[in-house]
Amino acid sequence: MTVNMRREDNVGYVEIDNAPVNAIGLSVRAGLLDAVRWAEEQNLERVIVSGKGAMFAAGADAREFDADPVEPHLPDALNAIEDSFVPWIAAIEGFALGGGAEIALACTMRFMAPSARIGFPEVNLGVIPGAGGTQRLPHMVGLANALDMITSGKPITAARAMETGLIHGIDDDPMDAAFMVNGEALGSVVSAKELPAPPLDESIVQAARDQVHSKAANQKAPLRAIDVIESGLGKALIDGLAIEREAFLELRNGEQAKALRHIFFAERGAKAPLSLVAQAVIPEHVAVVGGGTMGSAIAYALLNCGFKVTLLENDTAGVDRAKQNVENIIAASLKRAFINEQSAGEKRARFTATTDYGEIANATLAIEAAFENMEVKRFVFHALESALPAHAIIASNTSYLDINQLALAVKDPTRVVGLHFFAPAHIMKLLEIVRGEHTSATAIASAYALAKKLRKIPVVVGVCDGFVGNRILARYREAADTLLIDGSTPWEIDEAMVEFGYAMGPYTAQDLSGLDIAHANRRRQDATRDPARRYIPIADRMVELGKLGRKSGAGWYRYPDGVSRVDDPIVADIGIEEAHLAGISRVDYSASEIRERLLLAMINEAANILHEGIAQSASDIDLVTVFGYGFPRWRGGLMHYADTIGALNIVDKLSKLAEEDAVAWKISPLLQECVEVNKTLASALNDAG
Ligand code: 3H9
Repeated sequence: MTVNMRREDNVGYVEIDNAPVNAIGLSVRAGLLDAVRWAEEQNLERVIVSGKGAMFAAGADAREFDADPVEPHLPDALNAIEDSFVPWIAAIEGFALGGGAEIALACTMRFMAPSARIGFPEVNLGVIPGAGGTQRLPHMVGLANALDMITSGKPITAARAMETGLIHGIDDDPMDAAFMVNGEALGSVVSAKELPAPPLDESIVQAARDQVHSKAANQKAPLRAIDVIESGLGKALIDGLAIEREAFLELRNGEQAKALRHIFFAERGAKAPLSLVAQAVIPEHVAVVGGGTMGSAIAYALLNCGFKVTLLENDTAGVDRAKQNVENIIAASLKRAFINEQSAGEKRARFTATTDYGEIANATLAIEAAFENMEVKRFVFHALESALPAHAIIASNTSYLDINQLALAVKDPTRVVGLHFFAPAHIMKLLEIVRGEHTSATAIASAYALAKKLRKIPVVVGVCDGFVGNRILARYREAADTLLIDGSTPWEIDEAMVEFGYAMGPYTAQDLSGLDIAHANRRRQDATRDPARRYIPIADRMVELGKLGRKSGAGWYRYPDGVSRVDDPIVADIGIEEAHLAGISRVDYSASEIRERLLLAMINEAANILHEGIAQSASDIDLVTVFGYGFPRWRGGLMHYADTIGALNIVDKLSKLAEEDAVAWKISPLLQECVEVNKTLASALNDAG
């Protein structure tokens, strides 16, 4: 039973009981309809509906969305609740989301616990509320509030819900509050259906559309929600509900909703395999080596989740700089009200910066975030080995370097693991856990446990230059630089990728991170680069000219006031000049040709990564590209997107590109295999199993 019913005197108690989040699947919908009939048959005075455990209900069971809807549908169950002569009261603890919130809207009254949240996150799954949310909510909270809640998808607090008129009270015990409502008062409450619709205010609707265009460009659901809310305003509830249902079902079957569901479940699936959970060692005290931008942000991320942190630097100047860097993040977090003074004080009390490795004798995890150089890192590992307890885990935050080689710096390489954070480390959700040749199961399990505590998305990757994310990025940049010399400008390339859905194109992004970092990487790779591979010298020219990106006032663009971005004709000229020197006749690529080349380059590289067992699954690559590299979430990640194009199509296009350059466009064996046996990348198992 996923809906429990019990009667005490004249009051019926209906409890949604579908662990872990009380998702509303078929059996819950059927149970709710049964409960309506039961309450009427019993001639109850009221029904109090709640959720078992910590949550009211997380919404419709999104796992059912891949199949056709099965009766009874949620709108039918909720209409029955609203139309019943027995008044229903929602008692909300924890989250009431999506269909869960819609149950509450169909009730006559709603009470919330102070810490509870109510909201309509459907747009995050590419759909709109489909069981009355778009129609009942505006009647209760007004047009502007309803548009905001539904298009943003953000849940609101009980206090805010009270302010908007959505609920009738806040109580530590919302069931008791529901019980205490006087019978007469209950009888006089007007339900959503009877409340008049708010008047249509064109300016409010337009403001909502503008907001969606700027914050969720390309996404269908929020705009559709606005249309549906708007068209419901002048109609009877039943007609508005029909419009809503049609739009909901159409979106639910669409590509964007499929992509968003995929990434939603991939994110939740990114956790330690059960076999590893017991082996995890969760540290209390963590050492961080290096107090630069990355090290200090890692230190802050740890402090934010309750760890004691000792940050190690080479000299007192380094210690001072590290302290200042951490303090700056604390100050910024205070300013944005992410934390309060008390929590800032607690963080400061758990933080030390020092040159003395003696202070980490009790730490059971160290994260090295020193300069990206093998010798420097090996030296640090050696120092850590002497200072830490023998069972402590030693992690490196390297973005590219060979963890296997690094591990040889210590006597016991099984304790070495890569923890590749993404900048800014206290904000970005992705954590690549690099499994070296010798890395122990305990080290991997502990890395997973750390990710969980830090509320990060862990993806286990194997050792290669750049692991998963930076390796795909390197190929993306190489393909973009090739376009640059063969015919395009940075701004044409950037614009093409923004149109695809990236928040920024590769050149704007590189201006932010700095051209010197990629330059240092290219120098590191000089010795091992395939001499048959085309080398594009434009980025090197940029560095020679001191165009290092935004920090130097100019990079691929110019930043005359340090912030605003201006196209730089000198950069376009460098491309033309280099093409001339290399005897290339430039081609005028269209935006779609640019996009196709860049996406195919990344897909082919990602397929190789999967084929080599560097990534464990296509959906892991999706997580890396979405949460670390700005691939549009509503496209489901790089591999999910590739599967929408289809391996056959991809191989066909790559074959044509390979006629231009057989080395750069060498087709991945995995893609060939997908074509041969007619399978998707999502179902492809890598050789490493
Ligand atoms: C909707 O309601 C449409 C209606 O308007 C119309 C219908 C006609 N479905 O996140 P967690 C699973 S659309 C199925 O780690 P937390 C999740 O996969 C829906 N499963 O927990 C995981 O499973 P596993 C609108 C779901 O405590 C487990 O529950 N609602 C759903 O960190 C724990 O999840 C939403 O979009 C679901 N709806 O966070 C809410 N939700 O253990 C989506 C969760 O096997 N959910 N699961 O990996 C959330 O935002 C968070 O899960 C929540 C809890 C905040 C509730």
